[in-house]
Amino acid sequence: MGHYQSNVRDLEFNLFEVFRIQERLGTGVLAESDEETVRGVLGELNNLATGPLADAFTVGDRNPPVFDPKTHSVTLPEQFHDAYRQLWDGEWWRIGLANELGGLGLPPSVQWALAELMLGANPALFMYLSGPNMAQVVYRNGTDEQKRWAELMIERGWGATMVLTEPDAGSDVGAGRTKAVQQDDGSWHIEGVKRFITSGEHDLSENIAHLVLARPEGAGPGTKGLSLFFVPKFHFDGQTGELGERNGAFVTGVEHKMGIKVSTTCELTFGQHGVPAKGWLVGDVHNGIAQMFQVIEYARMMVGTKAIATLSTGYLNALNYAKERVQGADLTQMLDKTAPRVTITHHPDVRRSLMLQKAYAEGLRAVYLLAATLQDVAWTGEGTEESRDLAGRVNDLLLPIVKGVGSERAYEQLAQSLQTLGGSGFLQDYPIEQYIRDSKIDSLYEGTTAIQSLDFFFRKIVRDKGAALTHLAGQITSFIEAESGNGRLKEERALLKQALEDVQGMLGAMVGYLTASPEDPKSVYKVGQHSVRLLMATGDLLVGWLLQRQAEVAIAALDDGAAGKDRAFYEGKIAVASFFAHNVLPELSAGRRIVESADNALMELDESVF
Ligand code: ST9
Ligand code: FAD
Repeated sequence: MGHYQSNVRDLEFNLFEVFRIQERLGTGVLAESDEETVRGVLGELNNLATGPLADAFTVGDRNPPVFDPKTHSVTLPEQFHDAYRQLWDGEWWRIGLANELGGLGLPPSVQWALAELMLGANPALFMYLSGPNMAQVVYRNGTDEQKRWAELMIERGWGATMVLTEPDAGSDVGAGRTKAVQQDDGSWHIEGVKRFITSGEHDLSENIAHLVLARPEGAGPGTKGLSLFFVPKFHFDGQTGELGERNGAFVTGVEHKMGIKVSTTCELTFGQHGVPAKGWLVGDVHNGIAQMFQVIEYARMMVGTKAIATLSTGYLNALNYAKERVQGADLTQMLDKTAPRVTITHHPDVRRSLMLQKAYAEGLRAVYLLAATLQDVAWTGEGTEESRDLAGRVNDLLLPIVKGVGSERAYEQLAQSLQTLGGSGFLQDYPIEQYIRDSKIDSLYEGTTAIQSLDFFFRKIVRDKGAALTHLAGQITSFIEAESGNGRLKEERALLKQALEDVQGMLGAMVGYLTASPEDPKSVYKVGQHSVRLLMATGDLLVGWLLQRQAEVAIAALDDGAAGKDRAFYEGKIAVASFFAHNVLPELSAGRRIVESADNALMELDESVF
């Protein structure tokens, strides 16, 4: 059996039973898809993911890419190539594309469910496959000539990168110094060194399109002074795509990393090897950071989904092990040395840990799929302008939760998955140690958790004047007040109500600190001290809410006579919602008290005391 334990049942449950996406299938841009085709595609990709994609997972870890500094080239392992080829030849790169670019007519909710399967089986493969999606951004923002380049990127299967980071510009992208000098022929020469560029070099495709943020000479400071440039590895014929001369963007280093080793992380040097690095201004407009954020928003969703996918397979691996592993006697018989030995699922602490892993794996899956269903609205263009705007705002609000909470909880709970296996978990005979190493990056790249939390508070709540948050809180309140579920889960709803009040209390206190900052500038430090706490608490609130929504659907299905495997599935949904409400949600009250009594003692300390 391969390492990847997928959960198609839960994906389908979310899509069709909870979010009921079938109601928007079959019309408009989704005319070609219905419930049956979606189930078919999920099944087909699941076979590939649990087979060849999963099989190439460890090979890249144990045989990392080989960099040749003389030729600035990178070689990836053969088996990884084979898996990539299967994805490419199977045309799975079409999933995320709009119909006009050759897409499959699937909404984002299905696209992300499919992405989970690839990201759980072999995340680096998915990232190398991002050329067509990146082409979509070029197509959307480009000039007519660049739209053709975007088509060529897709037709010829080119790789792509997003190029922001520099040695002195990580979280602070606006500190970037890479410059762009305009040429008489309308192109630009890019000069500088970028760092940590994913897929910056590899041997999976004939060409790589780098999307580079650089500062035109004379442009202002910060992110607003940056422009976005299309910088190909090889020049090419703008109509046929036939490759020409090598462009002057060379990989000058490949990092040795803790995890996700087969995904190359490159130093990319522009214009310093006797060849100019020619770039073209995307769309002929200086609007770089906003254009790049179209990529970043997608990538943040991707990173969160990657983390959650890894947590899910970690949990299911741990569960399989726990069902087999016999160790110790039942706690009620601990004094009886002759008592029969039991599987470790009989031990209360193992159960507690497994149920918590299940809660976050399934709850966070629901969170990312909720965001994806909101993306569906923009994809189909359904509803009124007002309702589309609201859906977009709520999606924006959810992105730092999918990315920030998804990555933090995945890493934390994967440690629990490993713990379930005891010492065996530490071995490379099992996949969890690699999961932990491979998923650590998720809380770092695409904006660290602190950056997600600041984005969440300042941009997605304060700047939004609370519109999206108020809408979401209204939905949670309506759920709490609804009398469905046959009165079952009454206590859980009360706990959810308290959790909502606690998050609102935290937020109220933080807005108060912000409001006080014009008179007392240091008051904003109190926001900075607790922004991650607020992000994580909101994540717990959403997990608690969505688990209870799922439980409500499960109760109805059981009342309808669900049997066999389905029965256990639905009972599990009720159990996990109840467990989370009783064991996690009450912790938010303590968090609220901490935030409400915040002071700035921490910020008054001299650095020497640390
Ligand atoms: C990285 C890559 O880490 C790792 C994974 C690689 C995977 C490779 C493959 C990826 C596949 C991609 C495929 C593409 C597919 C696309 C498909 C599409 C169909 N939301 O607050 P301000 C904008 S890469 C939207 O003043 P500062 C906005 O324009 C490296 N926009 O910021 C705003 O203007 P305005 C990742 C946002 O103080 C402007 O920025 N690195 C948002 O100047 C300025 O905003 C990072 O993520 C937002 N949430 O700069 C850096 N926020 O206000 C992390 C800002 O007028 N650091 N804008 O609207 C940050 O995010 C910082 O907060 C900062 C601060 C840089 C934004
Ligand atoms: P710093 O910004 O130096 O952060 C250090 C610490 O300080 C963090 O804990 C951070 O949270 C905290 N911090 C910083 N600023 C603040 C603040 N204002 N408030 C509170 N806390 C703060 N970049 C690309 O452009 N393209 C890529 O393809 C890409 N791929 C990557 C792949 C890998 C494997 C890695 C490791 C990185 C990649 N990156 C890429 C870069 C990545 O996005 C950055 O590493 C990340 O944004 C953090 O920047 P930094 O490493 O400079 O850390």
